[in-house]
Parts: sequence; C-alpha cells; structure tokens
Amino acid sequence: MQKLKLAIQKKGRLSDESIKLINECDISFPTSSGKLVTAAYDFPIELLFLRDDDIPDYVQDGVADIGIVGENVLVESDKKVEEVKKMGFGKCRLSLAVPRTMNFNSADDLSGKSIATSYPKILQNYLDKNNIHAEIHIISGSVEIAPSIGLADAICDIVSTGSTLLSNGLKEVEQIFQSEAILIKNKSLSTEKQEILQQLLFRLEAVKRAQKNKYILLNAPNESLDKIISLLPGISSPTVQALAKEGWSSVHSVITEHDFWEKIQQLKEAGAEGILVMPIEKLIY
Ligand code: PRT
Ligand code: ZN
Repeated sequence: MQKLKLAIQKKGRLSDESIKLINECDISFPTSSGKLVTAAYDFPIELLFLRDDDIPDYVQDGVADIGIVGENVLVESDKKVEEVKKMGFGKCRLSLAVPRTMNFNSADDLSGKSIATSYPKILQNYLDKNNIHAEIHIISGSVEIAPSIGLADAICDIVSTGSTLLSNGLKEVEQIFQSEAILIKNKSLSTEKQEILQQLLFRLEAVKRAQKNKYILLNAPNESLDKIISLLPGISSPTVQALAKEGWSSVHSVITEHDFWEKIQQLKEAGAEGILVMPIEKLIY
C-alpha cells in the first residue's frame, strides 16, 4: 500500500503545532528518532522533517506529496503546488517598517529609498502594484538591524507581536501580506494518495471543529426551557432530559467558542443552573 508523504518543518515556529495537530488526528509516530523520514504507526503516512524553505519545492517535485508551510514562504517560493487548507496557526504578517524617527505619511515616501528584506518577490509585487520605485536589498536573516547599520532605509519583514521592531527602534507602517500555516499538495497525486489525503482532511476537520466548540450541560426549570433551547441551537437541536427533581430538566448541547461568555450570561439570566462546560475531542457532523 502507498503512503502519503507529509513534509513538516523540522525545527522552528511551525514544528510543534504541526506535530500536535497530527497527533490530535490520532496519528502517532516515533518522536525522538532524529530521522528525516519516519512512518506513522497507525495511518498510511510518512513524515518528512525539512527546512520550511524547502517544503514548496519538495511538494512541487513530488518528493513530498503534501506539506505544511507558511503562506509567506509558499508565495515567495513561487512553486506550482495546490493550496488545500489554511491551518489556523503560525499567523503573522509581512510589514514595512521604518526607523521610529522617520517622518512617514504613506508608502510613497519609500520611493527612491532602499528596503531590506528576505521576501523580495512579495515586496516587489507590492511595490509594482503601488507604483513605488525603491531598491530592494535581499538579506537572509536579522533584517531588523539593517537600518541601524546603514544598510537600508526601511525593512520588510515578518511581524507577529511587534516586539522585535520595537526593540530595534523601528515602527510598523504598512502591512503588505497576511500569513498563516497552510496545507499544500502536489498537483498530480495518485488516486490512492488522494484517498489517504481525504481521510486525513476528514480527521483534521473533526479536530478543528471540536476546538471551536464546547459541550455544555445545564439544569433548567421547565418553564425556562423554551428560552434556553432558543439560545442553544446545538448541532441539530439540544437534548432535553427530565431530572429526578420535579419540574426541572437537564439540557445538553454544543456551543461555539466565539460567543461563549455572552451565551453563558444569557443562559444564566434565562434561569439555567449548574452549567457544566467540557472540551470536545472530535466533532463529526
Ligand atoms: O530553519 P527553517 O528555515 O525551517 O526556519 P525559519 O527560521 O526560516 O522559520 P521560523 O521557524 O522562524 O518561522 C517559520 C514560519 O513561522 C514563518 O515562515 C512564518 O510563516 C511563521 N511565523 C509566525 C513567523 C513568525 N510568526 C515570526 N514572528 N516567522 C518569523 N517570525 C520572526 C520574524 O522574522 C521576526 O524576526 O519573529 C520576529 C518578529 O516577531 P515579533 O513577535 O517580535 O513581532
Ligand atoms: Zn526558513
């Protein structure tokens, strides 16, 4: 039987989250082998541990079938692969930053200036679109020190919290690209590998959906049930069971995390008591 080859970052910002997600899909593999390739015990998949910059190339050439990589790296690489799914982690942005003391009104102020970056293609694309003529200095690391050593007037780099810019006397002036980890695939997977990918996606969806939802159990006086049920649509509708205590019921449902606290407040106001909220491991519709 064929195995689907999944490339993930060996060591870096995306490694832990990638491995965690694979494990949450109940796919396990030896953790401390130090090997570059390892097969999962319980799923037809093989993991390739690579530098993130190599992942788009390997997936394009079919050395790996699928891969998890930052969109910033994918777009900069310009490789021909298919984007399958955003993964919801590794979120960051590619931004222009200038020395704090520089008077900056708009990106046009960078015309005639030099910008240091490790992302020349994404930057050039942005400059072309905005009709800005600036010189690009390609450097591979520590881009944030370029202005202070006189190498460039501005930088274009990945920002997450902004603390690196702050501690280097820079200010973020323009976001040019939003990024997160993305699942990519080779353009011509065999039918068998495509089927394994579908199974993997099914598990990933169930895990992701579960993370966004919580299981809720509460007790309510019967006269409040209509109101409480209207607050809890659940997957189809909530389960309601009679309690031993006369005139009371237990209500079970699923609620999403985005309006969680608001919902809890409304439920309490509607008369709910003994509200119990639990994480969900997998959620399949
Ligand atoms: O060794 P390898 O080549 O595999 O790794 P790498 O060093 O090239 O990449 P790595 O591990 O640093 O990042 C992998 C991916 O994580 C990136 O391609 C992005 O998609 C994503 N990501 C998310 C980030 C950040 N957040 C991030 N903050 N990548 C880099 N940074 C750096 C940024 O370059 C800057 O130096 O962190 C600094 C800024 O962070 P803040 O929080 O101070 O703003
Ligand atoms: Zn890299």
